[in-house]
Parts: sequence; C-alpha cells; structure tokens
Amino acid sequence: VSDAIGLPLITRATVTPILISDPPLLNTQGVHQPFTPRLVVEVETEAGITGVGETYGDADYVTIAERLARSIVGQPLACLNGLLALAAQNATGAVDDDPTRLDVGGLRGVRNPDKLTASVVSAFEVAALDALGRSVGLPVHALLGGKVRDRVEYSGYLFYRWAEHPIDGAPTDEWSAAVDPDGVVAQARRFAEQYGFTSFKLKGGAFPPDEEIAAIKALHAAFPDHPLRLDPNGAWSVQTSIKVANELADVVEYLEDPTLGIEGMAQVHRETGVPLATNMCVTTFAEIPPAFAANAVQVVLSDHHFWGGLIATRELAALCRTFGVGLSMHSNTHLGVSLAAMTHVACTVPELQYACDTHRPWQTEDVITVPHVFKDGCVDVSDAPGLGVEIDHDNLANLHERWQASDVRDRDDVAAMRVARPDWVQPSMPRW
Ligand code: GKR
Ligand code: MG
Repeated sequence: VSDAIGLPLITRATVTPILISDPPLLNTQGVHQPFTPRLVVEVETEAGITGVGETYGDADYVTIAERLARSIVGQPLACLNGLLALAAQNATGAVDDDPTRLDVGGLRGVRNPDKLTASVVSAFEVAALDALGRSVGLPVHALLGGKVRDRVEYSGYLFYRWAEHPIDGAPTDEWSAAVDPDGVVAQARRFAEQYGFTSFKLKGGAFPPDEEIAAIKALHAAFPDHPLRLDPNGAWSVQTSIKVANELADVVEYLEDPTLGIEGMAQVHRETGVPLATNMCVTTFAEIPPAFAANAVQVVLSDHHFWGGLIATRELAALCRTFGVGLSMHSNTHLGVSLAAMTHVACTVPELQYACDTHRPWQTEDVITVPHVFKDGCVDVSDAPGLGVEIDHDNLANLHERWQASDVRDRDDVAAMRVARPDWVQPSMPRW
C-alpha cells in the first residue's frame, strides 16, 4: 500500500508510556522523583518499515498520543506537514485547557493544549522521519537538508543533588551529593573526565542566589576556559537577577531564565547587558513577536518536543536568524531516541552557536540497543538510515511494565520534595 508518489502508508502506530529511573536532582520546585514518565511512539508500514520517536510522558501527553496513534493510520509517511492539524482535530477536550497554567512542574513555560499537542506531534514526526529515512536509505539529517557538522556539542548539565532518594527501594546511581560549591566542582570534574564536556550549565534556583554565585565562581576558578551558564528557572525577582547578572557578568556565557516573564527578562538585559537565554518565556511561536520586540532574550533554547518537531525547530532557527537572536537547545530528562533526534536536527542548523543541553548522562537506562557515547562533549552524527538507533524491545517492555505497575503518571518535583520535607509547598515565584 502506497500513496501517489509511491511512499508506504502508515499501517500501525504504537504508543508506549514508560517510567525511567531518575536521580534526586534539585531545582527550584523541589527534586526529581525516583521515576519519571516518558513516551515512546513507533510507527509501522505494511512493508514492515518502522520508525520511532520519544516525548514527554505525563498523562495528558499519553491521552493526545493515543488519539493521534489512531488517526495517523492510513496516512502516508510524508504526512508531516499535516500532523498538527490531524492531532488538533482529535484533541478537543482531551486536556485541561486553562491557558494560564504553567507546564507540569512550572519549568518549561506556558502549558496549553496547542503546546501539549505540538509535544506529542513531535514524537510522531520523528518516528515518521525515521521510517521515511529507512525506506529511502537516508539519515534523518539528509531529509532535513543535510548536516553542516559531523558532531554536535553538548554541555555538561550540572545539578545540585542528593546522593540518594529518601525512599526505600528507589533507584541509585554512582554519583555523590552536590549541595555546595565543592560538590558542584567535583561533579563538573567527573563530567569533564567521563564525557569531555567543555562547557557547563548549573541548574540553579535550588539554593539562595549567593550560594549559587559562589558555585559559579568556583567553577570558573576550576575551569577558566569553559563557558558557564546558570539557570534558576525564573526563581529570582528582577532586582535579584540584576544583582546576580552584575556579579557574574564576566564569568557566564549567558544566564538562563533568571526571572519570569518577557518584561522582567527585558529589564534584566537592558540594565546589565548580560545575554539571557530561555526555555520558559519563549516556548511557542506566539511568544516570539513580543519577546523579540522587547529584546527579552538573546538565545532561544529550542526543544524539538514542545516546538512541534524537527522541521518546526528549523523554522524557529530561521526566525532567530532573521531577528539576530541566538539558538541553542533545551533538555529535559530523556533517553536515546530523543538524543538521536536532537542530534540530527542540531547538525543541520548552521547558526547553532552554543553547546546544547542534555540530561542524558544522568539516565542509567535506555530504550535503544546501543546508547550514545559522548566524546569531547560531543555526539557523533549518525549517517545510518533514519535516526540510526534501534529499539531494545525487552528494555522498552520492562519500562512499560514499571509504568503499568506504578501509580506515577505525572512528573511532580514538589511532591517528591515533600517526602524529605513534609512542610514543602510549591514555592511562589520569585523565591528570591
Ligand atoms: O530537570 O529539573 C530539571 C530541569 O529544571 C528541567 O525540568 C528544565 O526544563 O532543564 C530544563 C531547563 O533548562 O529549564
Ligand atoms: Mg532552562
């Protein structure tokens, strides 16, 4: 079965929610739960060609994905430009559509039905591109116009963390606690040795700003040539942000989301000149005109999941190029399918000037047979057909069984913190 240009039709789409182990990483909302949801999407054609995608796995995403999995059957593999419309037709009423809500955890900007839909569409788009690539024998980057680099650089994503979750039976890893500048520097050293990262980002907003300033200065002393970034996820007031920006002006490459909102970000940049990056105040196309007009952000951290896929990421890149705004990449807890997709799109964007974020080194599990290797802080671009990864179906089934056996359906860093601190409530912003 094929379409008018001879491409195979999609005959089956499978949506597999999973729970993956996650270490106790701290942020301004609380701490990561021992297990976090992700979603794996597989599409299949009658000819037996398959493709895979990965995205956020909280309950609303699963609902939308299950609907899209039904309506994508019968579509040609090259249906990418119609995917959003296809998903939108079926999404009505699927999720809570209060447009003022922030995303789960309040760490990724607005949360509205369009953005949830885009996040789901991205996984189907990537899966279809993977299958399309496999059917014509070309890597995904070739379908996006071709790579302009052979490897993609990632930054070492440092987190304040505990050594272990305060819960019996929770997964463990081999990392120590990091709750002060020495701990952060030790973590960075290990990241540099193990993965060769040559730039670092510290997730902030977990401790009072003076302590985080001290951590960044300690990192700078230990790694004078490494570009550094600090990201408190909007936990600071404008005044606090200005103070931190002035203290760190000569040390950071950029500050990420120091404060919430376009106006506040614009004021911080105006008064300090420090470049600001965001994955919170510009996370949808609708937010671009006001943010760029106010010069609120100098770097947009794209995330192909919530921007709607790899093609949408390239559209975002074109807008950033047009307005002289920089581009890099945001990351949230993810596995190798997402890392493959991130790497494919990142290698096609000429104006990517910064090392991309990735959480992947924190994950001890994966759903692909051969997990990626970070060398010199970089991931090699695969030239194999499609994404260049194969699903390990045993692992996928085990992680899905874990999801089935658990009642965790959403990421909730506030609830996870409450286990250690029963008085913990969602912090009101700005915290400092
Ligand atoms: O994993 O705690 C975390 C991060 O804070 C994540 O949720 C953010 O979305 O990494 C992200 C960021 O750069 O803001
Ligand atoms: Mg961020």
